[in-house]
Amino acid sequence: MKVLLINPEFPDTYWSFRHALPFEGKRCAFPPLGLLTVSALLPDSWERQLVDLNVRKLTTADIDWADMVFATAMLVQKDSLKEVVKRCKARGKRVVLGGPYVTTTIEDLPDADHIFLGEAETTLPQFIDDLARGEAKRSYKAIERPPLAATPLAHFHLADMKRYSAMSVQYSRGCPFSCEFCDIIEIYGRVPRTKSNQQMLAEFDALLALGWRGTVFIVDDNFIGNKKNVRQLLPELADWQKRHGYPFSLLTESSVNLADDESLLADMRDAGFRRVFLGIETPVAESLKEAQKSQNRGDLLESVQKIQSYGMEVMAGFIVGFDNDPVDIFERQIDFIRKSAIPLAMVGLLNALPDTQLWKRLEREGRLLGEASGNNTVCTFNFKTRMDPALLIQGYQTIMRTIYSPREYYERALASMKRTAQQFTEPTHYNVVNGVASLTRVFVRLGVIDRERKEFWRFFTKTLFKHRTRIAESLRLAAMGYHFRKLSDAYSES
Ligand code: B12
Ligand code: SF4
Repeated sequence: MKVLLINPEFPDTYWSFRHALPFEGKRCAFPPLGLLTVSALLPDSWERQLVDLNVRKLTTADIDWADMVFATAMLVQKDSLKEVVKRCKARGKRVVLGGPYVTTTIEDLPDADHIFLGEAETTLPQFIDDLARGEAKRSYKAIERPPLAATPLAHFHLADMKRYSAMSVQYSRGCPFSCEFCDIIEIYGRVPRTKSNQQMLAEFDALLALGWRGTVFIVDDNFIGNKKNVRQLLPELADWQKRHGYPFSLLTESSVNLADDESLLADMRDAGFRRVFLGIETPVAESLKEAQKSQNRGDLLESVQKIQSYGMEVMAGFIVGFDNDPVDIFERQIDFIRKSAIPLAMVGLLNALPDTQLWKRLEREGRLLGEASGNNTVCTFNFKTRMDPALLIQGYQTIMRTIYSPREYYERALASMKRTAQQFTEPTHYNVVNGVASLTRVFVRLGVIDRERKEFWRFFTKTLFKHRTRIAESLRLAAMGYHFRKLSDAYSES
């Protein structure tokens, strides 16, 4: 059996990092871990190939090679997924689909042969048995969410590593909180399940053996969802990093209450966590209450600063469009982002995702307008907002233009570096040749061609004086700022 694993294309959004990746000579931020895991659940004797459309094109020869096609998708990838299914069906292939889009959509599914709803650790082996008996079903859904002990070591070797700027591993699934807009708790549950320490170390070993150096994204919904287990894992990760000379710079996602736990913060710092993505959402207490985000209590600016003081750059998600948003929400978001020194602030418009508590409430209130695009940075709403939608969109664009104007952005980047004193030099995947190439690309594009070159040189000079050991990090931040500015400009013009 020959299986072609396909990851459809992402649209050009803030999250695609598309304008930042070329500086590093990369095509995509992260490999599709879902498909790499699915591959490891298939029989060893089957042949497999991965085609990530964010890295290269899908050719007819690829499709013709395969007996069966396995594709994944998030909501934002649905147009590309439909195209993939159409092409593969036209060549007479058996098509199998899974992942968050098919699991949560309310629309008609693409015309595939088999659909996997939810996690596949128990259902895929069942499918393989059914297939051998000629009795494979159209749809598979696990009765219970599987323990992560059942998750095999992902087939990292299928990914063309040199095309990605980071590698992904997963420690836990699910989150104990109950934010109204969140679909994580509907898809992956409210009882966080974790892998064992041995499983995690085996994944680190595998990435190291494949030659990976640099950023590793622990893609958990909330890394500290199961604090008891995380506390046991972190010292082992720290020990592993030390034994191997700190080859990985870790990034993860966490709830804001991480700031309340200094021993956990110290353990994360020692294990090599350099960036953490927080769901801050809004500085407005009434909107946080509406979103049932009780864990974001207290002084959020202080919480951010506490985390930064442990050497971790804070990235964060922000949302506008809550019913309780006051008219000055836009200025308040800008002010918060400015004071918090969060360079990469992912601001989005509230979207109601299928099956969430928010979706159900809006349905009851007769305010739903249809399925969301899944991209919360395009200026559309899938529900009737309390504030005039035109005002919301205008205000949203003002936030993006302001926070990603070069002067504002570089100030935050410098303030963030100042607040995140480092114990070790950050590992990167650069060698002398690609390091020099990346540096040249940044200097030419941002320091010569770009109309905002004066701001770049101001930023770079300050970095040279104040953060000389962190040049690579400052160039990464500059490239990311450029990406966000490019997209803000494009969205404002459209
Ligand atoms: C890493 C990640 C990313 C990475 C991308 C990584 C990549 N290349 O795939 C980045 C940061 C780029 C990203 C971006 C976005 N993401 Co994202 N992301 C994640 C995250 C945290 C982990 C994904 C992962 O690797 N999981 C680990 C694997 C093992 O799990 P899995 O993919 O679910 O796979 C399992 C099953 O689903 C199943 N399966 C999956 N595929 C297939 C295929 C077949 C054939 C079969 C049989 C089974 C199967 O088997 C696997 C094993 O059980 C998830 C949350 C999560 N818990 O998964 C969100 C998540 C997938 N992202 C989400 C969203 C909304 C986004 C954004 C739109 C964010 C935004 N608001 O703008 C953007 C879109 C990208 C873009 N460019 O526009 C949503 C998707 C919701 C939906 N219904 O579609 C999720 C669920 C999180 C959330 N609720 O917000 N994301
Ligand atoms: S903390 Fe994050 S993952 Fe957990 S429920 Fe809230 S939004 Fe979802």
